[in-house]
Amino acid sequence: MTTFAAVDLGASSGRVITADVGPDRLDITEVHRFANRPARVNGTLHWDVLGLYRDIVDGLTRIESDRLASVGIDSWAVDYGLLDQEGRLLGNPVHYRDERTAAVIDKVHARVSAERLYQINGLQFLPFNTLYQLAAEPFLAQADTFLLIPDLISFWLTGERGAEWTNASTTGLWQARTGGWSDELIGALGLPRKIFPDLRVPGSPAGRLVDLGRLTGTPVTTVASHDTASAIAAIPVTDPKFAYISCGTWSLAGVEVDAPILSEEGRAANFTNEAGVDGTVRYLRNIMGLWLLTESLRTWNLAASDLPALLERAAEVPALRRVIDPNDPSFVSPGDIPARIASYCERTHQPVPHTRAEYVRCILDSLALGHRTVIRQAAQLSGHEVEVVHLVGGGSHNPLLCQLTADALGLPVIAGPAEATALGNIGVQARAAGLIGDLSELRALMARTQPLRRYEPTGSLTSWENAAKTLASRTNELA
Ligand code: LFR
Repeated sequence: MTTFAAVDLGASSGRVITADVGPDRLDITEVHRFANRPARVNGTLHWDVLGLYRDIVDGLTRIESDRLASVGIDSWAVDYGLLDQEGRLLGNPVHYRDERTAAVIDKVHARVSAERLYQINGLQFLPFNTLYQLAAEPFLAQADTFLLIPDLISFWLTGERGAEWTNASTTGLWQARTGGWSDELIGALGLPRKIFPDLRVPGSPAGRLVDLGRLTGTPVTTVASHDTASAIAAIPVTDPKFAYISCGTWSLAGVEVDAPILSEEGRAANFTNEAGVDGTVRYLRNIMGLWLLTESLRTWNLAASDLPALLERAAEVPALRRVIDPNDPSFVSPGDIPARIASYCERTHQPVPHTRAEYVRCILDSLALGHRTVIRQAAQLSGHEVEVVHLVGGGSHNPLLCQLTADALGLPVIAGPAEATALGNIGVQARAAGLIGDLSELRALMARTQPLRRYEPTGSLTSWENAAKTLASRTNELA
């Protein structure tokens, strides 16, 4: 048995876990779980990055094993910190849900058209993509180094700087075809080339822990530091004709391809090409995801432990009475999501939900419908056949969502592992240590060792087809 540690930061919570890995074993233990609570200061929504760092250090120092082979760090994508010449953090990293980019998107597109951007970076348009954030960045002139969040944490833990490959592909300053920073885009957007560090690929060394007591000197391994890249690496694939949904705060739905697809059709459908482990490409689109549900629970002052009872009641609500476009801009920023759902229903002449169960049903029907639309489009645009859908991440614990997704797609859904992100992080470290061979072996280990649940599709597809059509025409009208 070899023990590894993963630092895995999500938008609402972070965790430090350890994992014991052997030929047919992969057992994870949660050492520390902590809230990730953003703070709005002076009108700007920030991550509490120092609080996160303190919790990471607390978690690492609680690890009992005295033979830790290595540590890996992953988090959400896109967001970053800037360092000055002395390595000091400039300002406080801004949350991707902050509105600061609204004023600069047109200015960026005036320098490089949306078409040209896509030809180079292959990235779906999201208003918070790093290139827009950098266009609104007040500290750029003083900046010496740009570090994405996991790279920043890694720098604080080791003193070493680098840019991890999979996460760098989400910045928009990336050339999708060959991989690597795009000098053309960095230049055209007037950004200082020198701030972007050398790239590191998953599996390569990232330094050693400093000032961490008995853990000092422990190697840090570069993992797929974009959480979604880690999650997709851990899919328990047995049938190559699979699609996936990494379902947490976001639902990232799509297929895996071996080269970027940079077609104008794909751009119009807002599909992204994000770099994965071993040259794989995630051809996917973001759907707003469980954010809608967790933010509703927060509004109602309910805990996660209240969810199972609520889901049982939601299962009794008639299907597809009302559906929303989860990606409607009104759902992006934190706040009273149920009130915004009510107003969306009013705007679109649908019955406003009355009970919490009706709200929850509306959210889950709408997410399942989103999963259906995006996976069908991904298959069509990529020419990739899909016979089974893997749903990984926290959403795999939501039986109603898994069943509705199977029903909406008319395909079996294999749910789990819920901790795919942390498992992918561990898997890449185990591979770097020589315990696992290639990506397919890593995935086979997940299939052998992790608890999974299979959902077969039920009911007819007609109601889903109709709901998808109505929603698409309504979304066009609203746009
Ligand atoms: C998921 C994720 C998505 C990315 C979003 C913002 O946690 O990393 O892949 O689009 O967060 O960074």
